[in-house]
Amino acid sequence: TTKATLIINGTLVDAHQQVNKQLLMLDGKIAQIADKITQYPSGTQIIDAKGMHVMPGGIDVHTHFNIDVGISRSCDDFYTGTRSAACGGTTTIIDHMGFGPRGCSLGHQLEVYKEYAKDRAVIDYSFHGVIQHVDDQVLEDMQAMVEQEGISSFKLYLTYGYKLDDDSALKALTRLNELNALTAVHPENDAAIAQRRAKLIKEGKTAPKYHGVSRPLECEAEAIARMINLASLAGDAPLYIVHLSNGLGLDYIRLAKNNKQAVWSETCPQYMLLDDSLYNDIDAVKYVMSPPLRPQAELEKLWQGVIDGSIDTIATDHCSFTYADQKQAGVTDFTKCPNGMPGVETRMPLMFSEGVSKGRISPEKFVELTSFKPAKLFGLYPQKGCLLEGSDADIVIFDPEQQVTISHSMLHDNTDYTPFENYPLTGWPVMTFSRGKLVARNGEFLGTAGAGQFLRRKQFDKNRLK
Ligand code: DUC
Ligand code: ZN
Ligand code: ZN
Ligand code: ZN
Repeated sequence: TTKATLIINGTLVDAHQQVNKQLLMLDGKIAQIADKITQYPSGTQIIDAKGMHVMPGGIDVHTHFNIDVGISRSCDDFYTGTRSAACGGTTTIIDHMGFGPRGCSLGHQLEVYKEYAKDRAVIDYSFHGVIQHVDDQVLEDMQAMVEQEGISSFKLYLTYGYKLDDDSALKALTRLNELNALTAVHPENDAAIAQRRAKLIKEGKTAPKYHGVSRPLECEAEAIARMINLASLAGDAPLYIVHLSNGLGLDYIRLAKNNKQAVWSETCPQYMLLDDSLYNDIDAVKYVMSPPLRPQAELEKLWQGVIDGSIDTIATDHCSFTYADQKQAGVTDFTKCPNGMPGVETRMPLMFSEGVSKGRISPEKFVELTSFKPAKLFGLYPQKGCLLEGSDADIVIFDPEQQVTISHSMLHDNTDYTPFENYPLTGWPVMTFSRGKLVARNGEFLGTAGAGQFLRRKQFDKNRLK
């Protein structure tokens, strides 16, 4: 059993309020929250959190650990990926599984991924189902995934090898709506990208900087608008837009939300903090991902969306490849560059610093974006995403004053760079608890491979976030 821990003198922050109370963790749960806690086991460790924010651990609902993207396998597995997450204040991840063999059953990848994670994850985890194709069998198998496996969200791609056409997307949306599951979508217009790529290749324009040119923001915005309308046609099927990167797509989401449609959206720190000028840099391959980084003007639009509630969650799309080796495949040809960047460890510090410390969002809003809404949307609340008696003792303690300059050498992933090298921060996660156990302290990893548990998630409740 895990040692009991009492946190005193801290400010407890959840998505709704800040209170100066004490918090007792016992047997992996939050046992008590009170002005003064007097009853606790002998040997309880007492942590003085004076000046600190005590918050629900981060929930990153978009990672790709150990994913085979065809040209490469991402270099973080469920050990290094979750270790990195824990050191950055994240206590739960929901991974987007990769594709299995063509034509395989819906449950196939879940078995593969449970095996990947089982003895390796250091924090709790779940998976989004991945819909590679749609037929009667897949539509039937969705029921067992939702009701028996606790997989209450599924991802579909509108581009890449297993893109779904409108017929398949409509069928999936309709069926998942019936089963109270959330459809997540990677929205990009495949035809436009293919045409632009072919033209660029023909013109010999294959340098990394053309990656962004090959998939401009209209590709993404078109697919967002299309999916919003298909979801409406599927009987207001709940829809979750992943990794939103631009303001036009955001406008479509805003319109749907204003119309009371069941649509939610996610963005990632890179789209709020980095722009496409990085594609002119010598190390441009570091930033090759899809969607690509956007023009500077888009960044402020995303911040506006975060502030006004049009954007619901902040995740990472952590999909890491080494710069020295794997990313080099794209140096003379962006079409050969494995897409993706690391980010699972820097999400919480970056959003705290750029959001809270810079005064753009409140500490409560920070919790809402990084933990509370992810838990609500993906069926983990109130086990996760809040500070309530009876909830899992997944907690991050932030020092709001600490000044840190990001460098890859301080991070715990298995890649060799961070896109945020030299980024100055105010605010830093000094302690992370997973189910009451201290798993990271001041950048030192203290967790255990295999300690993380697979989370069966609850079905989607459309009204929970409207
Ligand atoms: N985009 C990436 O850049 N990597 C992984 C998958 C994705 O959609
Ligand atoms: Zn499969
Ligand atoms: Zn994606
Ligand atoms: Zn992704």
